[in-house]
Amino acid sequence: MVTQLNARQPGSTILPIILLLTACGSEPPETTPVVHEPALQELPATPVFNADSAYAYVAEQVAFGPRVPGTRSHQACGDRLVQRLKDSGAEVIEQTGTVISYNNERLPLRNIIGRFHPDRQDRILLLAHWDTRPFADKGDQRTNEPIDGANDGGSGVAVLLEIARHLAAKEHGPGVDILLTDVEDHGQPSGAMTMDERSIDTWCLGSQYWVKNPHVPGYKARFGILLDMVGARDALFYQEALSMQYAPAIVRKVWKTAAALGLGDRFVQETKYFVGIDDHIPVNKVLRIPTIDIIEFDPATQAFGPYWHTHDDSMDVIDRGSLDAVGRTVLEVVWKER
Ligand code: AHN
Ligand code: ZN
Repeated sequence: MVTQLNARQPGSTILPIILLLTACGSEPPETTPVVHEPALQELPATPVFNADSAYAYVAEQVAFGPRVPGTRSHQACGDRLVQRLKDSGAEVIEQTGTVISYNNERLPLRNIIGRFHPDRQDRILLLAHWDTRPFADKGDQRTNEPIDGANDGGSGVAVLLEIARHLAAKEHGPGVDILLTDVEDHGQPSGAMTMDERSIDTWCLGSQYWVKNPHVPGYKARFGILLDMVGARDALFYQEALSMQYAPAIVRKVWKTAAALGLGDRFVQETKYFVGIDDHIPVNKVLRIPTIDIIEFDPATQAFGPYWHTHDDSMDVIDRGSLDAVGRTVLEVVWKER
């Protein structure tokens, strides 16, 4: 009995209390006291995130060519993403419309929403943009040609598709919605990595559309997690300042989970202000769902990686280790939600 108690509750105070009671001369209890723990081990184990699979999902998107809204590559890749979500058991809703870009171009919009267990009231929102930048304005060659967007566009979607593969089997806790936003990356080019206030509204057109027209009227979720540029080799994830402002508890939950998984070297518990706008902002501001952005911070540039919005954002920058760190962390957070 003693060893049993010790094994079940290391460092518990129950054993000394029993010894004390015995020492005081009271009769030992007739039945062995049963210690009722929340018994985490009885809850379903988190599935294994397969980084090879996530890597293949990045490569698959890149193989379609740049996913610039209005192009055939964009259309074909979108069809594949819908199919992938359906194959994983999601109920898919497509949201189409037209948005106007900073230079008055009319752009077709296609937000893709994969709903798992849509009957459940409690929801978790996972999102990433799937379109890619129509030019390489931060580069010094072929600056008016569209980029591969392996990391910026491909990586977040890939991690979510791999997570999606496991979601139909999640029998406990909230339902999950995967939102693949469109026309995030068609923002006004600017000279600096920071953006001026006027250009902010020219980014994230798909998420801005979605928050005004959510696929379910009055859509709510416990929290949201945005993945943006999560696949570059040796990527580091600092606590993004706007996420800290809008959803500090979710930032702490995610970074704590990463640390518990031994990924504290990737998820650095330090706040950095470097994102001007991203898809989590409209979700926080309009729907008031506390939503964070997991996005690479490169200490060398004090912003994104040097490949950002250049032709270097190709499969060459993608590394399974980074996809794995983010995928395992997010899957664990989702699975531990009761
Ligand atoms: C800036 O904060 C300058 N851009 C964040 C939005 C973005 C563009 N994410 C990927 N591409
Ligand atoms: Zn971008």
